This record gives sequence, structure tokens and C-alpha cells, in this order.
Amino acid sequence: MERLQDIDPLETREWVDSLEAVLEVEGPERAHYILEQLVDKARRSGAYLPYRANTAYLNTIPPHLEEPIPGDQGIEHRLRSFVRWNAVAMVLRGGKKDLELGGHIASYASAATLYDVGFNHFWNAPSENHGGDLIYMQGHSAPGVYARAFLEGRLTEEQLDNFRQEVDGKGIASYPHPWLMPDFWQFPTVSMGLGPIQAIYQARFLRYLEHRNMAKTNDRHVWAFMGDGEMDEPESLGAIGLAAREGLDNLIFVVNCNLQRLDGPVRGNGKIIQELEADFRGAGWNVIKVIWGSYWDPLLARDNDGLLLKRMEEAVDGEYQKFKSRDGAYVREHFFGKYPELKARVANMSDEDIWRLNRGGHDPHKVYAAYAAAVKHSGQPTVILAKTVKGYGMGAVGEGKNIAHQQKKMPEQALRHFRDRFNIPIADDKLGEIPYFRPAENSPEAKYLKEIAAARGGSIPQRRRKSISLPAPKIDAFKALLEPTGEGREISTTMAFVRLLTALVRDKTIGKHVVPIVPDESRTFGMEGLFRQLGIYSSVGQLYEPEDSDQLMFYKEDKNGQILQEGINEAGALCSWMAAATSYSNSNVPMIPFFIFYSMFGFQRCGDLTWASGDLRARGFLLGGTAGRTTLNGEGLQHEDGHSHILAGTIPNCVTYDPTFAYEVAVIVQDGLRRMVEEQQDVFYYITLMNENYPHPGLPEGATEGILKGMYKLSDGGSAKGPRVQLLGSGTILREVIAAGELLKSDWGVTADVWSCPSFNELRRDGIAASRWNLLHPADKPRAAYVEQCLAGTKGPVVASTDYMRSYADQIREWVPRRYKVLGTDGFGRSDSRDNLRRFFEIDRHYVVLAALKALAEDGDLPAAKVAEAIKKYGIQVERPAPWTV
Ligand SMILES: Cc1ncc(C[n+]2csc(CCOP(=O)(O)OP(=O)(O)O)c2C)c(N)n1
Ligand SMILES: [Mg+2]
Repeated sequence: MERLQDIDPLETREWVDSLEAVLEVEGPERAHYILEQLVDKARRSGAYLPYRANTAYLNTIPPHLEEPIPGDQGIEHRLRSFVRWNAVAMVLRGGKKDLELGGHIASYASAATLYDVGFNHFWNAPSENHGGDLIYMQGHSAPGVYARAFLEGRLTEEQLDNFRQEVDGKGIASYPHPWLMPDFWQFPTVSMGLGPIQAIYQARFLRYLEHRNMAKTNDRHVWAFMGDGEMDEPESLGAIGLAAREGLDNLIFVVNCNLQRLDGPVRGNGKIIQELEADFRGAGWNVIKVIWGSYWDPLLARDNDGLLLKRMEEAVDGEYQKFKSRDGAYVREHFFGKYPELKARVANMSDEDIWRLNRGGHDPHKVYAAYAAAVKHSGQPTVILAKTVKGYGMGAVGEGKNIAHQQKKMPEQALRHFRDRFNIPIADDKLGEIPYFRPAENSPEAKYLKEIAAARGGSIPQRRRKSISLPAPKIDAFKALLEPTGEGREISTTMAFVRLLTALVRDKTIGKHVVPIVPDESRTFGMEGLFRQLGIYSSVGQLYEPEDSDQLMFYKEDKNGQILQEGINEAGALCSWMAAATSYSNSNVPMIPFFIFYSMFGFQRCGDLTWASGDLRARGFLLGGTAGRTTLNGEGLQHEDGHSHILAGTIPNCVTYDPTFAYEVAVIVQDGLRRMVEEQQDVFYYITLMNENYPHPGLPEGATEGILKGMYKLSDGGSAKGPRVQLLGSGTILREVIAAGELLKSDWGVTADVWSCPSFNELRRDGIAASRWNLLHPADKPRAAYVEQCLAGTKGPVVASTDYMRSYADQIREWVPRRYKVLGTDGFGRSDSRDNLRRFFEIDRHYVVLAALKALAEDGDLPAAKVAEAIKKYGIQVERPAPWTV
């Protein structure tokens, strides 16, 4: 807001004096009340007083209200300096190897104090007395976190030297990756924006666990560190409203406002701290700005006319950055020098004194005060906006420079400067080696670190690999799904799944661990029956009588509710799922989340989060509802998914299935529970569910293993002589394949064996494993891939049809021993009837027949004329454009 003109300073003074008196005598709360009354009165009288989300460009906590930092600040400073040094050393030593490994110096250099104060004074490791605080660390600050772990003796010199060299197992990961360092890192953050949004839902999930009596989480905090540049990601700010609405006072964001991102300034022409303050305050957060360090305090205390504040407010970030890229003389001239009176105020300070005027984020006293206020604050989440200098301490090679982010070289002179600045005991003649520094075992610094670890229950970060195991229910628990649906009864796999889920939540042992998650699609999937039965989680219960309270299945919100209804918010729902799916690790309580969503709005919409779920070692079920390019028929191009299995298949530990029958769903989920909940394997499941109703047969004898491996024989054509084909299918299209088998027999005298293939992805994984083994063991008897084993004793060409792109079923081609034809739904979807769509995409029974006849003709087992005859018989248009071109 523009500063308003003061047309009557005397009158202003009187008002301010009155306020000061109230503040002094009655305190800030009373002052706040009176001010609100005045504003309210003015507004009611018609004055236009626009809401102002910003406070002055000053620290939120005035010096007299700062809680003093405990501990030995001398030792903490030295320890921090050693961490700084080692973080730089590991990047520079890596750089010497010329392996083009990369690494970052400037980010951690700016953030060191922010982390250090947390490590030393606030964060609890998981222990008998505490569930552990959860810290989302900024990915490219990892060197600093490793450097501290090195000082603690948790990492060796060899490991630091192998930073970013992980292939031979000696190294440590570039960024926080639980997949690569499962005992160390808890949260993958480095894809910008994913840390903040995950942290919000993590904090919310801790509440959920507490409210449902699954774990005691009341004393645990979630801290999330992020860059100011990172705040431009929609995911960073996208869920802050939820955090405020839920009153998540167990959540603390720390935004390292070093004013720079990778290419240059974050807001050269503005002030990122003020912008973020407004965003967060507007959303209902408690905002604590930590802008100025203690050296500014005396200057600010004397700023009676507000001139210093005026100068602070008018300078933009581009200028602030430049000040720190120069020196004290420059700051004197260009910051204070703008106003002669201001310049006069620093006349008795040397250039060094002026240079020492520090930013809040580098001042442990200010940072401590902010953190202390944040953990005490109740009713709101807190964001700490800490102003720092990118490349702090790097001097001329990086400090405040636009190139700072990627600077991973420091000439010896710069290194010497850094050593001197932080007083690292390394001799001149050793500098060239850039040795690590670790204080002696019995030094006060080493002892101090040990004391901190003891007081805080251990080291941070640390990750729990396994929690208690829960027994998976036996398959009979889902008996109803294993039997035929019966005369005239038709259901969809979605309905089958809902029945399964209903049975599962009733399970005595694991029922309460189940977390159904929906993004406003319960009714779409026929799950509204669960509302009443399980309740929808709400931290405040239900403050109203729902409109449908007289109904059996009314909309029931409950503090004890089990369902997470996340609203139209797939990314948020996925983050809830991720929190639940890693609760075994983060809270030592295994939870079993089932997140059901429109399949198009899962891997495609939130692909980066699903990828991070793999890294996270998430365990749970993702259910792509109303899946298939032609099965969800009326919704058109943006809804009809024919590729989620391909996207899911890119995640190495994501196990995927496209079942057709209820018993397949049951077998798959039961086995998933066995693997994830009982055996604690770090995999997660993606299962597509459809909304097409049809009768379901019972579980065939001996089919279980094949279902799980991805392929089993559904029907055998018998011992008839003559041409024969092998037909493969999955999902709803398997039913077209079955029908094609019948047509082949009745119309063309061709015998078909029909195979249900619930997972071409799993078949491929098995196949590549066999091929790899054979490649590496040329002299041994070759292993046959499972597909080869299945098809070994069979005859005739192989035809596959699914509701997914051709590349899905095509993946197994290497192990199909004979001619292989694949049909699929390449192209944009559109709305129409299922029959029309399946004809349009050329995947229906007639096309399966056609492909089979063509393959037989190519093999010389059928005259080519028969194929032309079939085209005519089924009215297939041969000159129409390919479906993926229109
Ligand atoms: C989604 C995503 N986009 C881009 C990047 C590449 N990247 C890594 S760090 C960085 C700049 C970060 O700036 P900021 O958030 O201000 O952090 P700082 O290093 O300044 O603390 C970029 C663009 C990334 N990691 N993730
Ligand atoms: Mg930055």
C-alpha cells in the first residue's frame, strides 16, 4: 500500500501516544481490541479501508519480546562453521573428480542457521518419549545435512567423498531420497513444491491419527523448509488454505528468503517476504518475519522519525541482493546514502560495521525467537519468512551473485577467505586438499553435539524401515467375491471393490487401519454407503444437522471419522494417501490407504507425486476408478483414460493390475495386503476399476498364481483339430475377447484359448528379469519368462486387446513365441456408446476376430480370402482414418 500522507502530524502523535499508553498499561490484546473497534466504526460509517495484509518490513517479534536462545552460542557457532566447511568441502572435492556430478553450495550456505537452530533446540528424534518431529528439508541443502551427520559420526569421510556416486554402494544421494538411503532420509522434496504440500497433509494426517486414537501425535511438529523461488510452484501455496482451516498449529513452514532462485532474483522489483506475508496472512496463517539481525536493533531503536524504515520499505529485493554482492562502503553509499540524514546516522560506523549489519536468517538469536514463538503458537500454522543471503560466506565468487546457485567451484583464495571467515582450523598448506574437519572426540564441540543428540532422543534425520506387521486377512474373507454373481446379477469391478472395502473395514485386526480416501467422487464410485458407516473425518466433528439426516446413508462428518474426503483436490488427496502410506515409517503405525479417483486424474494429473510415492516407499492402494478409454464412455476426451497403466508402469515399485472379474480384484487386493502389510515390502498398488456391469464367474481352480503374475488361462478351446489362436485380454475388453473366441469358433471354425491378463506390466517385469538373467548367464540353461511358460504348450498366433494404448499389451512381445497382434486404444477419447467406441478404436470382438484371422493367414494356416470375407461380414470400414489421427 502506498504510504498515506500525514496532513496533521500533531494529531497523529496524539493518537499514537494514546495507543502507546494502552499498550503499556493494558497490553497488546487490549490495543488490538480497540484498533479493531476503530476500524469497524470507520467501515460502518462508510469509510473505505482496504484490507492490508502486510505489516511493516520489520521483524514480527520486537527485540524485547524475543525469547533468548539457550545453550553455548560460542560452541554452536563453531559447530555451524564446521558444518558449513564440510558441506562446501564435499561439493568441491566431488568437483575435483571431474565426473560432472554437480552439487550446491550457495543454498545451504544461506540456510545453515535456519537448520542449525532447529537441530540444536527444537527437533526431536523418534524415541520412547517422543514420536519424532518430521522435517521436510530442502533438497539441494542436502550437503549441509550430510555435513552435520558427519560431525555426529553417522557418515564417514568415504561417504562424503562419494556424494552423488551411489552406484557402487559407498556414496550418498544427491538429494533426500528414502529409496536410496532408507535409514536416513524420510521425505523426497527436491521436486520443488512437493515438500510444502506433502508437509501440510502430513500435519493433517498426524491429527487424524490422534483423533482416531491410532497414535499419540499431539507433541509432534512438522517442519517444512523451502526456497523463496520454490514458492512460485502452485503446489507450494496450493494447500495453505487447508492448513489454516484445519488450524494446524503442529505445522511450521520455514521459507529461506535469500531473494534468489536459480537464474536470478525471485522478485527483483518487489519484496518476496512482503508478498508471501500477504499470501499467508490472507490464508489465515501466523506469519513471523525474520528480516533483520541483531546488529540492526540499535539503529532501528533510534529510528524515531521512521526514515530507516522508509528506506527499508522502498528498497526492492533486486537492490538488497546487490548490496550483499558488494561491500560495506557500497551499502553506506547506496542504502543509507540515499538520504543524507540516514547516512549521518551511520557516520560513526566503519565499513566493516556496516557490512556486519546482518540479516535475520543468519542470526541464531532471531531465528531461535521465531522458532520458539512458532512452536508455542496455537490455533494456526506458522510460516517463518527468514531473510538471508544466497551464498553467505562465499565472498566474491558467490555471495548475492546471480550465478550463486550453480557455483560449485571456489578458487583457493576464495576458500581461504571462507576458512578465515568461519575460523576453520585448517592450515594454509593443507587448503589445496580441502580436507574435512571433525573436532576431536573429547573436544567441547563433539561433546556438545552428543549432548544435543541425547537430549533430543537421537539423530535427525533418521528413517524407520519397518513397523509392526499386521496379518493380512485370508482370501476367504472376501468369499462373496470369489463366487459367481448368479443368475441375472450384474455388477462392475468398482462395485466389487466397494464390497471388498466394506468387508475389510469390518476386519477385527486391520479394519481400523484402513483409510478410504476420495476426492469428491464417492457417489461416482458408489461408496456413499460408507459415509454413515465409517464417518467422514472432520477435526471439528459435525456442527450442523445434515440435510439428509433422515436417510440411512446420510452425510456424516465425525472427529472419529475414518474416510478422508478431500474435496475436488487430487493432489491433496494423494498427499494424504502418501502420509497414510508412510505412517508405518513416520509414526510406527501401519495404515492401509485406499485412494480411489478418476483414473485420468491420477498418474496423469499428479504424476510427480506418484513418482515421489515410489521414492517414499509408500505402501497402499491407488484405485483408478471408471477407467478405460471406452468403458467410461460418455465423458469424452478429458476423462477417458487409455494410458494410466503405462504411466503407472514407469514407477519401479508400483504394482499394477487391470482386473476383469470380482475374484481377480479380491485375489489382487488380498495379495497386496500380504505383501505390504504383513511382509512390509515397499511396493504400492495401482488397480483400475470399471463401471460396466456384467455377470462375474467364480474363481477358477488354480488361477490365483496366474492372476498375480499377470496371466492365466480362462478357457481352453478343447482338443479340436484345425487352426487355433491364443486370445489375450484385460479389464472389460477381456469380455470382447471371450466373445471373439466364440465368433471364431462359430463363424470360422477356428479354436481359441482365452487368457485373462490382469497385468501386462507385471508380465513385462518378469520378462525383462528373465532376459537379463539369460544375457548374463549365456552358458546356463536359459530361463523362460512367465509369458513363454504360459504359451509354450499352446498353438497358433497370439492376439491381445485391451482398453489401453497398444504399447501396453505390446510390452510382452519379446516373450511371445509366435506371431503377435496387439489391439489398443491409441488416440483421444470421445463420448459415445461403449459399442461404438470399441468399434471406433478397433478393439471389439470383430476386430479381435479379424486380427486372429489375419495372423492365421500370415502363418499360412488360413486362406487370405477369409480375412477379406470377415471384413465384409462384420461391416468393417477399411478406408476410415486411423483413430489416433482424428
Ligand atoms: C519442479 C522443479 N523445477 C525445477 C527444479 C530445479 N531447481 C532446483 S533448485 C532451483 C532454484 C531454487 O531456488 P529457491 O527455491 O529460491 O531455493 P534456494 O536455493 O535459493 O534456497 C531450481 C529451479 C526442481 N528441482 N524442481
Ligand atoms: Mg532462494
